[in-house]
Amino acid sequence: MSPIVQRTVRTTCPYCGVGCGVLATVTDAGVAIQGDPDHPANFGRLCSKGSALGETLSLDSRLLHPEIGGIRASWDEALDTVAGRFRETIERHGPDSVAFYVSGQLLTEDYYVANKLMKGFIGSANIDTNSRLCMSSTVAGHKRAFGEDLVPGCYEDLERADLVVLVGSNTAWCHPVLFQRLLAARRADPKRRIVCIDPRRTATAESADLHLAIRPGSDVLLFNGLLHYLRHNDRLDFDFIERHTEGYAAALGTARETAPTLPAVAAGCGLAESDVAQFYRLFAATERTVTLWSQGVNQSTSGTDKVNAILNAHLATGRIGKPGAGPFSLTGQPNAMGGREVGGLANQLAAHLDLDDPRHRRQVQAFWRSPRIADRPGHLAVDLFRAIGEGKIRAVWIMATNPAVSLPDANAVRSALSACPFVVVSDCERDTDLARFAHVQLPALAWGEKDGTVTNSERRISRQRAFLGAPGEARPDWWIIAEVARRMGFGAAFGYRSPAEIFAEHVALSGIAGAEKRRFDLSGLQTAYDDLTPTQWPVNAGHPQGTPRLAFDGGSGKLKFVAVRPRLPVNAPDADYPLILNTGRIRDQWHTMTRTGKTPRLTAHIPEPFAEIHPADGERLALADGALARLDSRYGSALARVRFSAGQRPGTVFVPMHWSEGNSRQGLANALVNPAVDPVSGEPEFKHTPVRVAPYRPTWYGFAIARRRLAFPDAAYRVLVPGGGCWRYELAGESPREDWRQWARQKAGLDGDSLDGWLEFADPRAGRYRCAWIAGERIEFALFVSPSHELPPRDWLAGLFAQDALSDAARASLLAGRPLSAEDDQGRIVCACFAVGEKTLRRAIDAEGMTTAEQVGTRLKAGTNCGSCVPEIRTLLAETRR
Ligand SMILES: Nc1nc2c(c(=O)[nH]1)N[C@H]1C(S)=C(S)[C@@H](COP(=O)(O)OP(=O)(O)OC[C@H]3O[C@@H](n4cnc5c(=O)[nH]c(N)nc54)[C@H](O)[C@@H]3O)O[C@H]1N2
Ligand SMILES: Nc1nc2c(c(=O)[nH]1)N[C@H]1C(S)=C(S)[C@@H](COP(=O)(O)OP(=O)(O)OC[C@H]3O[C@@H](n4cnc5c(=O)[nH]c(N)nc54)[C@H](O)[C@@H]3O)O[C@H]1N2
Ligand code: SF4
Ligand SMILES: [Mo]
Repeated sequence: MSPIVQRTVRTTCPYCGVGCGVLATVTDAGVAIQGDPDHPANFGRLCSKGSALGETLSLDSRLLHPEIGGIRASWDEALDTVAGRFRETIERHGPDSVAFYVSGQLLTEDYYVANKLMKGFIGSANIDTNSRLCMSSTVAGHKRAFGEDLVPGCYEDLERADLVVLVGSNTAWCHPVLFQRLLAARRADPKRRIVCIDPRRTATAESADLHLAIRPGSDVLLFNGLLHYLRHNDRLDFDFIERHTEGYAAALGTARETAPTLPAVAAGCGLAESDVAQFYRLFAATERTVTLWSQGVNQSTSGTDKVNAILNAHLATGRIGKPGAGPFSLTGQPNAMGGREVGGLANQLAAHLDLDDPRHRRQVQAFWRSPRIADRPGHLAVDLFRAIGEGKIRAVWIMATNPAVSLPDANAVRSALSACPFVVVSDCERDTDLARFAHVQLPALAWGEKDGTVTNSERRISRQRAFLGAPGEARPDWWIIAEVARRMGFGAAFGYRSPAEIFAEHVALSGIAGAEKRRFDLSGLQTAYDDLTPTQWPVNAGHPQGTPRLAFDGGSGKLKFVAVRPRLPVNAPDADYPLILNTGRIRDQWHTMTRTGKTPRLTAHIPEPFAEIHPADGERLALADGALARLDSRYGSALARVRFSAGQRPGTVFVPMHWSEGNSRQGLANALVNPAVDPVSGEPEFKHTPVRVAPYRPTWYGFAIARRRLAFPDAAYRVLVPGGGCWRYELAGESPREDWRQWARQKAGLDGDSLDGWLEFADPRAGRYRCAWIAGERIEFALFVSPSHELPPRDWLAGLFAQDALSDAARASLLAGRPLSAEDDQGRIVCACFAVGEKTLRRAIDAEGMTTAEQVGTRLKAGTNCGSCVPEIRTLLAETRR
C-alpha cells in the first residue's frame, strides 16, 4: 500500500445503494475510516461493512498484472489480444456475436464508456449488467407507470412519513444506515409506524410494528386488495387521478376482480385477515406513507407487476413526490442508479433515452459521432449466458461481477463459460470462481484507488475519490475499455485522459435527454468535477442546486396505472421438491465476499453458509439444528449448516447467496436456483425455487485452525473462515479415516517424529480425535473431529491464535475446546464493531437484569457504533425475558 496522500479524503462507500459518505485517512498504521458528517446520505454514520472498509484493502489476493491463459502478460499484449479477438469475431460472425456483461459496481464513467463502445461503435446492444438481477423489474415498472425510470422521493421522506411500508426488503441488514435513520425518526415521534411485508421474520421485521409474513410471490394480490379497499372505503384522490393519471378504471377493475374480498386476499397471501385489515386501515388513514421495496419485489417472475401494483396504490392516493409520501425503490449496488443513467441495460440506450425510438437513436449517434447505433435490444443477462452456451455469442467481456456465482442455475452458466471461445474478465481479484474460465484477465483498480462518480437510491451523485496509489499494473476500468476501443480502430471517440472528461461528456448527453423532456438531466451542473458535492438530479436551469423530490404536476405526460393480475411463481413446489428456497443476504457479507470475506470482524457474525428452516419442518425432515443438510433442486445441489428458526415461514428455507466455490465446497446457493425470469424485465426469480432438503450424513464432522491457508481436497464439505492471525476450516468428510494423527500432522506441516508440543486426545472406537500443536509458547494448529456435528464452539480457540503466549489455563483446557472459566467464553460475535459475543451479552443481560438495548450499549458498548446489531440485541433481550 503506497499512500499517495497523508490527508483525509472525502469519498463514498463502495457497498450498498445508501451511498454513505466516507472520510478516509491514510496513516502509517493503515487507513482510518469514518463516516462523513457532512454527507446527506449518512450524516457521519456507517454500518458494520462500511466501518470495516479499512480492513479490506490488503493486496494479498489481488490481480496486479494482466494475464493471458493464466500467464503474466504486458498490457499491450493483453489489450491487443482482446481487441483483436473481438474485431475478428465481429468480422466473421457479426456484432451480435460478442457481448459485455457489466456491473452496478462500475463507476458511472466506466459504465458510460462500456455502453458507448458496445452500442455506438460495435453496434450491438449485447451489453447487460448484473442490475438485471437486481433492479430491472423496478426499471420496467417505472417505465410503464412514469414513462421514464424515476425514483420520485428522497431519504428525508422516510423520516417525514407517518407510515413506512417495507416490502421484500431486509433494510436492517441491507441498507443499515437508512434503517437507523428510519428508527430514529420513529423514536422521535412514536406515532410513526413501520410495516414489514416479508415471508421471513427478519431483523427488519423484528423492529416493525406489524409484520405480514406473506406467502412467497403473492404481493400483487395483497396490493390489488389494497387498491380495492381504498376505493371501497373512499380513500382515493380523484382529483389527482383525473388530472395526472390514466388507466385507473382498468386497474381498479382488475383489482376488484382478482382481490374481491378481504378473506380472499388473506387466504391467497397466507395471512391472518386481521393483519391484512390492519395494514389496509393504516395505509388508508395515513396521508404521509412511503412504500419502500427491494429484492422480495424485484426478483420474481411477477416482479414488474409487483412494482406496478405498489405504484397503483400510490397513484390512486396521489401520494407521490410529496414530502413524506411516495413509492421508493431501494437500489442495491453503489452505482445501480448510475448504470441506469448511462443506459447500461441491454434494452436502454443512454441518458434515459430509448433504444426503440429512432429520434433518440439519431440524436445519440450524432452526439457520439459513431459509425452505427444499436437498434434493437440485446440479450438480457440470463438469456445472454444461454446464448453463450448455444454458441451464438463467441466472445464475452465480463467486468466487476461474478456470474459464475451470482447468476441462477450456476452450473449451466459455468458450462456455458467453459464452452465460450473467448472470455475476458476485468476484476480486482485474481482467484475468483469466474477467473477459471478467463482467457484474458485484466487487473482493475479497486475502491480507494479509483476516481469517479456513483449515484445512490435517492438520485444523489457523489464522488468516489482515490486515496491510495495504483498497485502493481492495475488500471481504471474506463482506461481499459478505452484502450481496447482504440485498438479496435475507434480511437478518436475514446481519447479520454481522465474520468472528468468522461463525466463532462455524460453531462452534455444528459442535456439532450433534458431537451427531450426526460427528467434525467445534469446540464445545470456547474461545479468542477473535483469539487463536486453530493447532488441529486435533475440539475438544470430550473433546478440549479439539484432536486430532492420529483413533483408530478403535469407537464411530463400522464402517469399510468397498470392493470396487474396475481400470478403464482412459474415453478411450483411438488412431491419431489416440496419446499420453497428463498435466497438473499446477511448483515456483514457483501455478495461473493471478495472484500467482506477477508475481514475476521465481518465473518464472525455468520461464518458459514446456512439453511434456515422452521423447526417443525426441520423435525419432520429429521434435520438437526447445527448439523449439515443437503439441498437439491432440479438444477443442482448444495450443502449448508441447518439453522432452526421460528421466524422462517413453514414450507420455506432460506440460504444466503454469498458463498462461492472458492471459499466453500458445495456452499453455492445459485447451484440450486431456477433460471425462471420475469417476462417483462427478464429479472430472475431468486426468491422462489422448489427444493428438497434432507439430512446430510458425513462419516465425520470437524474443524481445523491454522496460521496458514491449507488445502482439504479430502473433505466433501469445506468452508474457509478468516480469523485474527489464523484461518479456520469447517469440514465434513465422507470417507472414514483411521490415521487422524498422520493426517493432522501433514496438514500442520510437520514431517518429523517428534511429538514436542503436540497435544492429542483420541478415541478411535468413537471416531473422536482432537489435537493441537504448540510451538514454543504459541499455538500453531488445532484439529477437532467427531462423528457428530456437536463440536466445541470455535471462537475461543480461534481467539488463542491472536495470543503470543498461551497461559497455563488455556493450555490445560485446549483440548476441551472451552476455557476453564466461562467468563472467558464470548460466544458467537454479535456486535462486529466492538467484537461483543452472544454469551457475553446473555450473561450481562441476565446478571444485571437489563431490559433495553440502550442499557446494553452503556454497559458493553455493543450496538453503539453502527447500530446494525441492535435488532439482534433486542431479540436476545426478549429471549432472556422469556
Ligand atoms: N449486507 C449486505 N447488504 C447489501 C448487499 C449485500 O450483499 N450484503 N447487497 C446490496 C444489493 S446489490 C441489494 S440488491 C440489496 C438487496 O436488499 P434486500 O432486498 O433487502 O435483500 P435480500 O436479502 O436479497 O431480500 C430481501 C427480502 O425479500 C424477502 N422475500 C422473498 N420472497 C418474497 C416475496 O415473495 N415477497 C416479499 N414481500 N418478500 C420476499 C426475503 O425473505 C428477504 O428478506 O442489498 C444491498 N445491500
Ligand atoms: N441466489 C441469489 N443470487 C443473487 C441474488 C440473490 O438475492 N440471490 N442477488 C443478485 C443481485 S441483486 C446482485 S446485485 C448480484 C451481485 O453479484 P455479483 O455482481 O456477481 O457480486 P460481487 O461479489 O459484487 O461481484 C463483483 C466482482 O467485481 C469485482 N470488483 C469490485 N470492484 C471492481 C471494480 O471497480 N472494477 C472491476 N473490474 N471489478 C471490481 C469484485 O472483486 C468481484 O469479483 O447477485 C445476484 N445474485
Ligand atoms: S449503509 Fe453501510 S454498506 Fe451501505 S453505503 Fe452506508 S456504510 Fe456502506
Ligand atoms: Mo443487487
